[in-house]
Amino acid sequence: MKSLKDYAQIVNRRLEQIPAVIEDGRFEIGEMPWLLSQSMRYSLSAGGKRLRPCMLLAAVDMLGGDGDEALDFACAVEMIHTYSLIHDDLPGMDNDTLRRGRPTNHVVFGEGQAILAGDGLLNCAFETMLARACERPERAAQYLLAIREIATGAGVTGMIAGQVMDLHCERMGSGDERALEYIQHGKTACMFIYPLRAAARLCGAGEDALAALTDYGRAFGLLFQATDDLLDVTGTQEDMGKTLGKDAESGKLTCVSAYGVEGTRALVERLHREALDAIDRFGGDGAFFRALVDSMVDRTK
Ligand code: GRG
Repeated sequence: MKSLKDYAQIVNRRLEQIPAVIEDGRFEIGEMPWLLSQSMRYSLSAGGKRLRPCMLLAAVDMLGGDGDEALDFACAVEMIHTYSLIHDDLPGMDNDTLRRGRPTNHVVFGEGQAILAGDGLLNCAFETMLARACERPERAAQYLLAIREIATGAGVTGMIAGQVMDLHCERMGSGDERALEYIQHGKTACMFIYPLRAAARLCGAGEDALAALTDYGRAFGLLFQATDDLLDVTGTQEDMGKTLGKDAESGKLTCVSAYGVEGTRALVERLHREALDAIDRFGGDGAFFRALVDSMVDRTK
């Protein structure tokens, strides 16, 4: 069984070969401006746990699919995630100056260029996946279903929806437990659920597998966000690579503001059991996912 580290190495190696990230055009017509590839690469290569692409690859392995074929889909998920972090850090959103242990993209390249780096990564993710679909027309049906899952997760009922509600509640100083679940399901869990569903689509998996991965992704994603909320209070800036303590300062609606530290720990326990129940449906093949969610309960980074 491959570890998270093994999968992350595979993802990192491939990310370094993605044309848009290595191209260094000099404002020649039809080429990518060097400033754009620099700023996209700056955030993409700043580290990061690569959880989402690794989980996509591990799901493909678990379902007996082709990991090489799935690799560009995994990289696309990481590009979308990185775009969301760049935009999340902008002054108009969370206004953060530290991410992945480095000054945020807009601090280095300026606000306008950071918006474009995020846009570039989002577009590049879809260019990368569509290029694979065009190369293998005989697999186009499975690829299109996978692309659709990823677009849905990142989209207007998924990640963007969660972020919209998050900003709205923060600006209004309002929000109840239902709003909190809407936010965290959208902005965080969808970027776990839908890459896992994309893996199932690439493998032509049936409805049972799709449902189990959806349930696991939801519980995992909500657990991950709950631990993120805890770490904003109890973690260290060095481990997390971002500014901490901002949630309370900005009056943000989080698990800790809604349930307190102990209540959040109880929620984490419940979601941990839900994730394990969902993955048990795969029997022994689910070992990677069981170990992964176990490791998240007490994470420090
Ligand atoms: C939609 C315009 C627009 C912008 C995107 C959706 C969004 C803004 C931001 C959400 C990003 C965010 C901070 C989500 C919370 C999920 C979370 C805890 C992300 C951090 O993920 P990690 O810890 O990060 O996996 P690394 O750096 O390890 O990849």
